[in-house]
Amino acid sequence: MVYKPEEAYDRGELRELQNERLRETVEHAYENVPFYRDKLDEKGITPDDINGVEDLRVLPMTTKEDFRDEYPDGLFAVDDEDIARLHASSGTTGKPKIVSYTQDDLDVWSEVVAQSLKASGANPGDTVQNAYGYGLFTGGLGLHYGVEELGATVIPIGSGGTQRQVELMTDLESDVFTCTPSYALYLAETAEEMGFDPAELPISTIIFGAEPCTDPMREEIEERLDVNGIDIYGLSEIIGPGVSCECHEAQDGLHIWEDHFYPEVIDPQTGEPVEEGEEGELVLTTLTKEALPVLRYRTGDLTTLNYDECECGRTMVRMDNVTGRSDDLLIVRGVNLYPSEIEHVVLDIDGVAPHYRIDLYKEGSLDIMELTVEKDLEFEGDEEELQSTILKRLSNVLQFTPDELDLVEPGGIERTEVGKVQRVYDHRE
Ligand code: DLL
Repeated sequence: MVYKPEEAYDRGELRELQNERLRETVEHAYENVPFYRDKLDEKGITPDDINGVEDLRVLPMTTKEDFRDEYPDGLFAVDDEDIARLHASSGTTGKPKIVSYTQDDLDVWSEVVAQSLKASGANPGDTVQNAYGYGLFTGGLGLHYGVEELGATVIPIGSGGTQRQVELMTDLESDVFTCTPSYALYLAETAEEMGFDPAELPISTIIFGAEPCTDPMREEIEERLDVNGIDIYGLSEIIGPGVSCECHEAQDGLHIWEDHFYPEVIDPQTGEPVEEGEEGELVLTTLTKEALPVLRYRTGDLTTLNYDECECGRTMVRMDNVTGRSDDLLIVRGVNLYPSEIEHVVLDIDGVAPHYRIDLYKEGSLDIMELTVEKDLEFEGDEEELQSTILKRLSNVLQFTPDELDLVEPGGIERTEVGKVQRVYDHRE
């Protein structure tokens, strides 16, 4: 069941709405953001040249560097008195990206999150325990207001305090839990340590996002906690969580809320659009944002778009779950590898727990990769055999083996209770 009619619009009707909104967005950006005016002027384009999404390709792209260069508010399109809230994205290096919202933007955000929750199978009256961090990170407050908009009950517990999460969840009979995928697993472990069977916890849905989740990891979450795992995607520069979300009916790709965000997929090397159905970098244009309209934002996230009809009745395009970013690419002794490829191979092997880390070093001019993998609690087999299985599988699938493979005891890899998990440590710089 959809949250609002636009989700099931005929594609032609949707296109008209997008065309109209894109024209308004381009005009708004041109009139109010010197950065965009200069960019369009340089290309000799005026807002009148943009009739609809078929003209999108002539528009300039916006990058993370542009956000950095325009720090803190150079990309804002409204006066200070019209800004209702600021957030910042969790950059690991340098200045964060500051993002702003008018009250109308906040209303749109609540709407798309409510829509995402509905798609996940949540309903008014459900209790949603929100374990995303509150504060400058968009996860906590973004989910929070969406739950209220849906008419469900929110428990604003925030991240961390895992024992308390388990206690409250049982006492208050939470139906839905929202957190990062790595935290979902940590929750299961903590519940076990506390003497609970994670599968017996009251939650029936976990809405996870903010970091990649490969299929083996999702299976582990769903099995151990006996829940439906729903992937939610978003980024601060565009709005926060709620750009797209899986539907519980199909659980096969994340519906992008295309009445507010227009997606394209490009080849990250050339910047040219890929053929329909091919993987590439997701580029998003906001269609209704007032405080921070963004034209053709290069997200860095790798995905594929699928325009096939979905069994849930929504007509909005689906994106594949994001398991990597174009800038995650590791080049190790000339071999190109994404950490998600390693994860996919390793976590599929029996006896391996869904926790690992990759360390990269330089010895002289040589790249060295150390892979640390955790044994499963139930693993009782021969360690050498497990090691050789991992190496063989990596070599067969990726034509690559790490220089060192360490098997550690369950719990041997540090867990992330707050924020996003880090799995790759590059000590080469
Ligand atoms: O992570 C917003 C969010 C909060 C999304 C809660 C979902 C749930 P940022 O901190 O700006 O915003 O980080 C955005 O995180 O470009 C992706 O690389 C990654 N990311 C977000 N959602 C997913 C997901 C929030 N479902 C960056 N799968 C994005 C994989 C994700 N990666």
